[in-house]
Amino acid sequence: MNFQIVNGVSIPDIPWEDRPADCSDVVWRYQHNPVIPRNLLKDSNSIFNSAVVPYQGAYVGVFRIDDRRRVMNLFFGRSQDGLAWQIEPQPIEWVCDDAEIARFQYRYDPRLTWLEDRYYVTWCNGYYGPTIGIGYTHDFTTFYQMENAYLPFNRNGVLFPRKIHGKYAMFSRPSDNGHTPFGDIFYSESPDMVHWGHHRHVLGTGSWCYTKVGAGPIPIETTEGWLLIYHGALTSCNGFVYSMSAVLLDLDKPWKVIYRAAPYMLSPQMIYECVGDVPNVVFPCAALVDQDTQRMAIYYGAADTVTALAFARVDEMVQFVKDTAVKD
Ligand code: BMA
Repeated sequence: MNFQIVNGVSIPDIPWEDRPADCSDVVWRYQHNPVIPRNLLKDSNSIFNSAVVPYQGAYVGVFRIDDRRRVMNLFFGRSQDGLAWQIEPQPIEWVCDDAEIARFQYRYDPRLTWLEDRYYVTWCNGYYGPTIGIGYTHDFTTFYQMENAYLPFNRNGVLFPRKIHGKYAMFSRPSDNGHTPFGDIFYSESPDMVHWGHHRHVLGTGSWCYTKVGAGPIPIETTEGWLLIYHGALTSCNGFVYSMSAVLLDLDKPWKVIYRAAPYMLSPQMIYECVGDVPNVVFPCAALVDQDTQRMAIYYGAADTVTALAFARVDEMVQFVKDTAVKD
């Protein structure tokens, strides 16, 4: 197929391992997982659902760290190779000109998006319940916090890496105040990154994720559509089980699903995914993509405890979504 990544970047030294000879899965794990242990910082209880981007020939990330008081906050880190990380011991301090918005309750599950001239951070922000916090940085030294995108309750705010029809665009997942037992992915637009509207339904639940779904990493633009990796949960007699899969969305109207893979691509099966503070969770928040080789490195939280890495090829993932697509 004459398939291409659109608006991609070259990441020649992207973290990578070839698919093991005995594996035929579309996504395969880094053999030295977890890539970040729970206790990398002196006071960390867990380091998981986190975001990573290439930056100045190396990598930077915004990390979800729950500390030993169980305070949930966002931390900044750097890595030369995307594997060994140095995370700053203090959480990110946000510059914000509105004390009401700046008030800290909790912050978790960040995503990082290069958009126009800056890196945006979106996260689940506590403001009388979870909503979508938005901030940005030009240099990963000074971080600015903006208005929350929505009223509570909402989670999994994921920005598009470019405007759609001249508007900023974001996925989100309306929720409740607890461990939400429902949830579909929605699409919204904004002229200014402050006021959000034009809400459209994107994706509902499915067979392996019959309880809820939420957008994962920043969507990847391809000639076949937007490739969106998402997480989904089913409810077992022992609690939620979080897996991940992918859909292809219309380039022009990204709320329209073109193909949806019927099976999951990665489910909790390794010990670090099945055992931890919350068992049976794989939760992707970032994917590095090298446009030249189609290599993809997916960072995901495992069991709400550690950060793990998995690999895939963009062209193979798109083919997988088409080949296994749910038939109406
Ligand atoms: C979701 C979020 C995630 C977490 C997941 C599994 O509701 O809170 O941060 O990884 O539950 O516990």
